[in-house]
Amino acid sequence: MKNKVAVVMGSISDKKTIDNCLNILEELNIEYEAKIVSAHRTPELLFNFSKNAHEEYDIVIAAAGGSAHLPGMIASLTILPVIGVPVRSSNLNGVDSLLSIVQMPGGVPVATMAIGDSGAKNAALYAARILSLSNEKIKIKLEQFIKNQTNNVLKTEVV
Ligand code: RP5
Repeated sequence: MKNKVAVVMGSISDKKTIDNCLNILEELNIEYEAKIVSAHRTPELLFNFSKNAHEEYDIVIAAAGGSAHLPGMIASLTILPVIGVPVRSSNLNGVDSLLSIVQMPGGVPVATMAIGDSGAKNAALYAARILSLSNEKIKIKLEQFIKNQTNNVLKTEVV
């Protein structure tokens, strides 16, 4: 295991959404590398990144909006688990992103998260769950995260 996650986004305009993912990865002390790879604007980079990803990473988190082909194309070119994050688009509120990412043909899986910030956050937590199968330190951090989350709800008073 490399214990390292690749976080790719289709455009710098996706960064605000994907920051929700990066914050959780940092909180859980999970090593990652973030980069822009566009399925449509940099297809050769997409190919090279995807073909070599297994040499550096265990998991790829891929965020894209609109006609969001990035996660699916990466999944078609690597054996690594790919987690897709549909970015909320300005015209169709991310429903286009969601459907583009989730409706993969049988044989090429992409674990598709919710649209937007929650999806980005859950992508990091899903990656943490995969890594925690073989990494005790990440497992302990993840268990603590879940405990804190529960306690925060329990101690919230309605005034
Ligand atoms: C997708 O197109 C990106 O993932 C982004 O969400 C969307 C719009 O990109 P920009 O036109 O803002 O660069 O490829």
